[in-house]
Amino acid sequence: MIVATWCLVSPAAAEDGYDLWLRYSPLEGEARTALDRFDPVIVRPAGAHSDTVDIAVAELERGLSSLMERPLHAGGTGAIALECNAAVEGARDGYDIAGSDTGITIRSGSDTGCLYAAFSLLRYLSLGNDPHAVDLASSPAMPLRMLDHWDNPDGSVERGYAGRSIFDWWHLPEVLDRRIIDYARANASIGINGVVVNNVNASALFLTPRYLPKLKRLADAWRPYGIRLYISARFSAPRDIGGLATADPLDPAVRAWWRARAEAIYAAIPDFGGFLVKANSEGQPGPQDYGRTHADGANMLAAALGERGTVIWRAFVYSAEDETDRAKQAYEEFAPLDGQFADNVVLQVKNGPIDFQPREPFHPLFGAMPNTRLMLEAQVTREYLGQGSGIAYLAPMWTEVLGAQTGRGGTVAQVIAHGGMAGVANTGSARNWSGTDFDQANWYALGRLAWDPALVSDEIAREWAAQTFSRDPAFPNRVVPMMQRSRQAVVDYMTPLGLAHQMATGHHYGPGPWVCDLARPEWNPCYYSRADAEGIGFDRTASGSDALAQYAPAIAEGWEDPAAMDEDYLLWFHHLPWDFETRSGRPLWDELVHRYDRGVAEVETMARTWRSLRPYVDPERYRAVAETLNIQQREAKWWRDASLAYWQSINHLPLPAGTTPPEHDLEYYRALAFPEAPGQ
Ligand code: GCW
Repeated sequence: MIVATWCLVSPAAAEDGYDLWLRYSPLEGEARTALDRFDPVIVRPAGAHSDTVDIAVAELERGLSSLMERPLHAGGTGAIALECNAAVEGARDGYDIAGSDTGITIRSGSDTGCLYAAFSLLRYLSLGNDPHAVDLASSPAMPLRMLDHWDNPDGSVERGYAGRSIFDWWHLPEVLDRRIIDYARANASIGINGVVVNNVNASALFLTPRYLPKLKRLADAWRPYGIRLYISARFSAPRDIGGLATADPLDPAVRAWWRARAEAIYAAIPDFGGFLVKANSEGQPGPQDYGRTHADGANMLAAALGERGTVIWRAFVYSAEDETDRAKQAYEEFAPLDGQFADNVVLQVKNGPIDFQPREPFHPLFGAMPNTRLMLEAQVTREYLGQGSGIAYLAPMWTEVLGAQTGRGGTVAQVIAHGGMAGVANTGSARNWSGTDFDQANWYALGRLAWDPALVSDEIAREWAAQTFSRDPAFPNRVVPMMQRSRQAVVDYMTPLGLAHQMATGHHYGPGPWVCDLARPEWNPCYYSRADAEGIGFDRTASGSDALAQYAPAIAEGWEDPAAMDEDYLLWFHHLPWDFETRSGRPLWDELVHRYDRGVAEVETMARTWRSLRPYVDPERYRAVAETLNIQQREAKWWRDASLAYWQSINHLPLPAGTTPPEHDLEYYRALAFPEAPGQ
């Protein structure tokens, strides 16, 4: 590896973030000299060329010429040779890349694998590494590596904070925005191979004949990038648009209707990925409307697709009538169905048992369904972690979940090895795709982790930051620790010590711990905090809801004793008196205050760190990030102040000595309203 010595770089040219991590800014110093001397030239594989191989070659040419600030020339001496039907270890789309004195050989079992390898080589070179020394072998750890869009036909995006949808359904199929191709490029560069184009709160429009040409245009555009198109299927579609009186999955006419739809789709899109389904959850229709099980519903759709595709059935269910602790409901519903799902059904389980909170313990279904293919669903868009502003780098959260030991069948990453990983996308019409520049890192990390869940979050941050902003070591050296701590900062200032779901109602923007009057108990933040004059926290031990019993005994044991456990989950599992002594020696109330303050302080540190990085960043993105950090500083303080004011109204305890009191009284915070908050 070449370690280049950069002096202070002058700020780069104007940038708007559109190029994401694929900027390929010119190499400097030794790395530049090394690549120049290598003098790359691409050697295409023998025989016929697929579009995919053409794209791999074009990407290599584009990236290399950008890194060297000159076009490749035919007489180049450093041959980069592609071999795309080679026998490589691991999955077909895996690859190896080997450098030697004379050139580089890229080998994969598929054209798509060659494309992945091309991006991997460019990443390697972009980071300033020696072309001759390249020695990379990699294979995807799971078959389904996906992004789920919660985009609606009218262009709005549920929980989207980056503008309108990237899909212009109205003007498709004739108009294909350039963004659709650039989106595919970006996805292919991180190994994403499936995209669900519409919201799980699904419109049946996507199953109508009118939408089929639109879907086909996208699928055709993405195919060369190795991306299969999926849609969210509305379970009641046979009734909504099919003219049937029922959507009962065991009704022959219903089954025939879905089969016919599948045939029509496959006639137009031969590699159609399949259906994602949210059923009997938050008001969505499903098989239970007809007294059938989730397995009946999923298997019916699986039969319609046959071996051609996959049904991704979501486990995110909780019911209005059920008094059971919401954290227990998905497990109670699905664990008994283990072994009953067809082979082409994958159950998609959120990382935690409630709902994409800043921190949750891993979902107890992981490991509990050994005879069912499971897939992890993470939220890239930050519904509950600051939405469209500030910095919250989520890879540390995802590696925390992926690495969690389930106590039955290994880690979560091992459990999903035959399924996959999906992220709820954070892309939109914003010029920089994701609203803030740092949200691009979450998209990037989702793909990298789905490809290889053993990657560590700071390495992902480092390679992202170097490609996206500056490879001057001083930049990643400072920005990576900041990114690494950013998610914990959010946890601390929003919901410290295992608290959850304290967000305001509906839009989930800002604090609302006082909300306690909504119709369904589990819609209320007070349901989750259980705060009263004596204490705070949700008792999920045997004396309470016993959600703990859904975990393997060895795992549950670790969370049983509040005095010995990881305090990050303390109030998730325990209701404790305000004076409970925490590990720091501080009483619980003081510890809580301490954590809120720590979160606010961390955000201030982040803003300071960013200011120190000004010399390494172009002025446009420098300013954009600085401004979004201003928002985060305001919001962190607001969360802390509003929360403390509320807890004090409940526990009547004074703030620990030296603590800054909330800026306003509780009534002030309660009166704040944001009816126009985005993403609803
Ligand atoms: O987190 C909740 C969101 C809903 C979402 C739901 C789900 C698409 O608030 O907007 O609906 O999860 O995952 O189905």
